[in-house]
Amino acid sequence: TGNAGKMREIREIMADMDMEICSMKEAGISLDIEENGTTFEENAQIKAKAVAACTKDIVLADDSGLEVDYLNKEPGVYSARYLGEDTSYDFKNQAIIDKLADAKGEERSARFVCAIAAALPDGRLLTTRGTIEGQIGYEIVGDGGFGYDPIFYLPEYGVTSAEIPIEKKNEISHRGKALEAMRIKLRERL
Ligand code: ITT
Repeated sequence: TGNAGKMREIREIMADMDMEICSMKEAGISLDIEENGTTFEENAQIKAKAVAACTKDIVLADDSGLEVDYLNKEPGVYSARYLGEDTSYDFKNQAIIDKLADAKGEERSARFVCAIAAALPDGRLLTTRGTIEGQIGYEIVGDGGFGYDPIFYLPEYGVTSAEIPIEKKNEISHRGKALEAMRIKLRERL
């Protein structure tokens, strides 16, 4: 990943693996990968395979995004590029809130989805998926997390995912679950 927010979370989650975790940039790899898949899994695999061509180490790639049911699961795989690649998350988040002006309660359901792909040095490709259910809030709240966290309301906690500590987010999040599943798969197969 080239996303600093994701990188912080991945590092935290994988902290007790007996492995050195480094970002693509830290590994000295600079690639502009076209994410032209139609599913999170496909895009994660595209990223993992592209980077695997440059290293003999294990490569983990994440593809994730927000599905808003009222918007037919948009922005989905286009989450990072939604309403333009260079628009701020304040803009994207406010636009989603505005589009849901007429949606009430359950109609505001949404989820974060994360697919993790691991490319192993012997050519094997492993994939896992994790999700977290929530609702689109009525305003932008919180300054933790990144991206769509300030509008992702967690009914059980009464706050957005931008208001909870990183350790808590990693325990319950789509990325936390997909990475935990990957950690188990890697332990079984390495
Ligand atoms: P890489 O491809 O380099 O990993 P990216 O940000 O372009 O970085 P994606 O294509 O997977 O990554 O886009 C995912 C977008 O979905 C991300 O930029 C956020 O806008 C959103 N997203 C994913 N996980 C999120 C989370 O935990 N909290 C908030 N927003 C999230």
